[in-house]
Amino acid sequence: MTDTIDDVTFDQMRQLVGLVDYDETKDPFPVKAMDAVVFVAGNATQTAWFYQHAFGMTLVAYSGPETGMRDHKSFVLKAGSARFVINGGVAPDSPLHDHHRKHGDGVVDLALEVADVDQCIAHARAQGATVLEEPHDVADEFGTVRMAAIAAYGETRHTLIDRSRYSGPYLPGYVEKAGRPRKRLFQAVDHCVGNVELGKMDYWVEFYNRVMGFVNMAEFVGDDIATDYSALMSKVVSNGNHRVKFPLNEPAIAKRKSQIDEYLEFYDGAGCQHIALATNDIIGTVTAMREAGVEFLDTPDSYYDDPALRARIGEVRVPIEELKRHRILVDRDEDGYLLQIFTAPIGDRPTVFYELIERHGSLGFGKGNFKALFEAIEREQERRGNL
Ligand code: TYF
Ligand code: FE
Repeated sequence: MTDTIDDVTFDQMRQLVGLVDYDETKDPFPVKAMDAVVFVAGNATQTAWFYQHAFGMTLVAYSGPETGMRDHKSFVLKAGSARFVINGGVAPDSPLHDHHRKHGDGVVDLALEVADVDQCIAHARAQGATVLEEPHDVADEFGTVRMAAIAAYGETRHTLIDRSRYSGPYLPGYVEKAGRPRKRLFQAVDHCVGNVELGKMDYWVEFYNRVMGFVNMAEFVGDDIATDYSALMSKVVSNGNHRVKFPLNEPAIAKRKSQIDEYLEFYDGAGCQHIALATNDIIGTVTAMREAGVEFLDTPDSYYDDPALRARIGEVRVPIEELKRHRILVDRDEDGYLLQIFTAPIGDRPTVFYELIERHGSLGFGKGNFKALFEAIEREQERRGNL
């Protein structure tokens, strides 16, 4: 296949996010891709600036008071196939302010591109999903978009969008807004993680299985690891070809306060915890982001100097010394290896953060790094006085 996903080819996408083959004809809820990650920010104007300057995203579309939408401003940013939408309230009585008062900056919508909105909604409804928006058309001079929305964990939703008959910059109501093109620092959204309340992980795994036809991926963090150090349990669901992957975490009862409890407390409920961005040059990406002021979690020298790690990892595309300089983590499994690194929380509350991931065959999430990673997260929790 040679179709392109924006300026990312299908073969590049296969490598970037770890695609697998599957039989789409048997899928009751076929999902093509992430359409957008939609945020509410306390100040969308400045947050859009952050994603341009620090994350190398290009501003492509805008909607707000100047375009006839009086309630809020909405900025659309792209990097390769990844699309972020940043919304912030303008009118004093905008409901976005209420959302922000409760949750702070966060993700309100993990929007999915689908071929048949009506088929997906019919299936979701039959499986007991809450339909927040019935299927409807929205049109302008660029064509027609068909969309609907279902409820997910907390106040998060999944908007379903068929944009096959649309050529505009984002959605009807938005105008093209060409920001200065940036040096692209990542090409795709690899996965979006949800934190849910204690005892709710299996409920949400089952929701994605039943309502959206998602399959369970092999990687999980169970009681064994949880009680030792990580204080969380985690399972991963994905659509058939793994283009869309949603790990789900719940807190585990451990000696110390779970990082998931800290999130649930400060987000005031379940929500999106981290978004992993796929890059084909993690060293270039992390260097540019650090230069712009983005803070990453530190990894101790002992991680890199551990002979067991070096033996397990073998040859990767750069010397371990270079990974050590950049504090990049590395993990290998039966399919290949991956490089990854995590930012500190990006907002005022200790809630949402980012991961950068460079896959070389591995379809996993860096299970071998969980101990080092969770210890680094706990050091940050301690610095915040939340442990
Ligand atoms: O997405 C994942 O599963 C990895 C590991 O609180 C991870 O990025 C899991 C839980 C967590 C932070 C990272
Ligand atoms: Fe992750």
